[in-house]
Amino acid sequence: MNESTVIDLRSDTKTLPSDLMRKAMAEAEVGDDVAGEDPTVNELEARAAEILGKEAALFVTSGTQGNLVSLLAHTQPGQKIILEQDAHIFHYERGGLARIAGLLAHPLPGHGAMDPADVEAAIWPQEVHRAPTGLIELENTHNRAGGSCLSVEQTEAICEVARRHRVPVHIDGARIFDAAVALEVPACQLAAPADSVTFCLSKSLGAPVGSLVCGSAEFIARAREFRKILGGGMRQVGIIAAAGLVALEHELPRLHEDHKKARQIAETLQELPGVYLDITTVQTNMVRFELHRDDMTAPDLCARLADYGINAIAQDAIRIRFVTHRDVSFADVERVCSALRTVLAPD
Ligand code: TLP
Repeated sequence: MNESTVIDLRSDTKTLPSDLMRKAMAEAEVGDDVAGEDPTVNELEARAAEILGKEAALFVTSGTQGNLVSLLAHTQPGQKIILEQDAHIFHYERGGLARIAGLLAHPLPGHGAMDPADVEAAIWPQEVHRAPTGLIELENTHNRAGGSCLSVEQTEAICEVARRHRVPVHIDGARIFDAAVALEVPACQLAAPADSVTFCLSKSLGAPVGSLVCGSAEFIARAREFRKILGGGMRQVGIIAAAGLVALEHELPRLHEDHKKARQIAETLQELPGVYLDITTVQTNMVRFELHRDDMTAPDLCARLADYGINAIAQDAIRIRFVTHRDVSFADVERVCSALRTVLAPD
């Protein structure tokens, strides 16, 4: 086994820029983006808006910043945001929704998808004691639910409730293109029912930096003001937007390969003793599973995999997430499967 190269399954954020990206970055035409003068950023924003079927888009530093400017642009402090209890915004964005946007989080059960009836019940009637609902937030694909997808129908069902109550909907679509590929629908159909969507260039699309927020021209103008407040007004940032344009052109068509790699790992894991894995959640580039064994915890398994040049992290004593991406080849997947068999079923 060749262990000279490390296989990093910790996240698709670990990809290194491709040669094409580096070349585009070196050659990018740039200008002051705060003044709207960077042609490469302008091209990326126009392309993002077009792909997601929205009027306008805004280049931001990260998924977290994209979500936060969206919350700020949609809501007023003291309002309520309805979201699924495992939402990334709720778990992993440092409480920015409360600290900076001043929102009250109302998390609903769902493990990936909320029930539209629960959402409707959570939109409290307007009266003196109750915080008004300012926003409903969806996540597609859903990180803590193993990269599972929300269908057009599921998205539409929630947005229909939202429309009736005049509440806007934001999609954290960090990996929305993975959902589009897995569901075999254009990403714009997944985004259409919602008012805004964030997607990331630096996750499965393999670019080094950046995310896009897409929505109406009016919404994006507001989001741009909040980006400035948050210190996200960058200057000759076409340097990194150039890598984003390459990502949209060259990485989108290969996302299905990452899904196949995740599937292969999941199918191997399923056969191994002590592994609990709901294969129905393995729809895109993630594999989330639990390890229930007396002889090994999840951190122990990760430590053993490190001996085989495989980098993985446990979420807690029993839970692990593997993420496949451009820098994990099909040959690497073979190496991962073989190491898993050796460690978990040595005979
Ligand atoms: N997810 C990361 C982190 O949790 C470390 C990962 O490795 O999966 N929305 C979703 C659904 C995400 O998965 C992430 C990042 C974000 C937003 C935030 O994006 P960044 O890291 O660019 O701020």
